[in-house]
Amino acid sequence: MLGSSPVLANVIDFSSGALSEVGEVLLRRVSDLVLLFGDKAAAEVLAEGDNPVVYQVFLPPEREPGRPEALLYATTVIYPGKVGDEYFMTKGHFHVEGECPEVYLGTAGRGMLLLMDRHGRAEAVPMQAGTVVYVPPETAHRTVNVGDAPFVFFAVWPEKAGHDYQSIAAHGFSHRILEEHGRPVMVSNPDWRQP
Ligand code: S6P
Ligand code: ZN
Repeated sequence: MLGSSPVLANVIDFSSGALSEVGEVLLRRVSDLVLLFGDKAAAEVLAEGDNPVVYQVFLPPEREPGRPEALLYATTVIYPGKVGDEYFMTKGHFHVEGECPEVYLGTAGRGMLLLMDRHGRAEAVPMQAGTVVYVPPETAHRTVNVGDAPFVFFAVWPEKAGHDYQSIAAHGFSHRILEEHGRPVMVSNPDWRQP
């Protein structure tokens, strides 16, 4: 056995995101995300009703806990759905160590990766199975399911990156991805203020 953890290889189910060797599964429901959606009243109604699962993150057993040079990886599955006209999405975050980039690989479904720099400049990158996207340093990243099936992707990032959810909770993203006339469009968020 090389290293402290037995898990060197893993098998990803590309269509569900499930890992054969799983350490932790994170579950995010609408009630966890109410304040992030533009239509908070619609989010409250959903949260108080079925409170559907918006996304799950599958993490392997950690190989090198606490080692800053380590690489971490995970799969995420975002289920299809909307709050008002805003697609189901992840919380989104900057990395605490802002110079740390990340790589995403789509494995199933149709999504968009919403990227935003510190000045609020944003870009929405379409993703599907096989799409690889490099998330640059100092760039907040949020994924959105714009299809009618689960959107699944794989991500790799440095352990030392850390997740800054606070600045997104406080200021949001400068843009949102909404459905208009049956298609995803990126629109500016009038409530966004530069921190
Ligand atoms: C971690 C990477 C992903 C996300 C996951 C959930 O750096 O970007 O694994 O953690 O997609 O998104 P969030 O914004 O809730 O962490
Ligand atoms: Zn990240």
